[in-house]
Amino acid sequence: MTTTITFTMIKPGSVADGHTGDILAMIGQGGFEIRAMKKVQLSKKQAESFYAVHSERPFFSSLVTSMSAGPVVAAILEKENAVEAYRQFIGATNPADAAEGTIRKKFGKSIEANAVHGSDSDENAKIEADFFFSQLERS
Ligand code: FUP
Repeated sequence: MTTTITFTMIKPGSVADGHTGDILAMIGQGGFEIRAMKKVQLSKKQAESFYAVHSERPFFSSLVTSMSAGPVVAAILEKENAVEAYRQFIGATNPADAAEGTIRKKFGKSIEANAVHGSDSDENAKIEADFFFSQLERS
């Protein structure tokens, strides 16, 4: 079986609301294996860099502010077809459109405060994992 990785963050709002344990439990029940994990607060500059692809979008400033407002829990997850599997698992970007049983449906509050991030391609999964984790921090 060939497995791949994806990268996730539990966003500051969800961490602050005390949902970290419940979300990690769902991730485990979904068959995703945690290869690395840390709780860390992004600076505004780091959040801008992470979301640089969205820098021209009208929501960029608000997104950066919310993503640097408190600690996130970042993790590298492994599973067969991890990127696509995890995007299905977390649900649509807007929690209002997310399917029943998904993380965003359960814990998301708005399109911005949508509980978790999930990489959108294998290429971005590697870039995002490398942004947060050194080799030493991975198993
Ligand atoms: P996703 O890949 O599902 O995280 O969604 P996007 O890459 O489209 O969005 C990146 C981030 O921008 C998400 F955290 C949600 C946020 N966003 C907004 O705040 N407003 C929007 O209109 C669209 C996205």
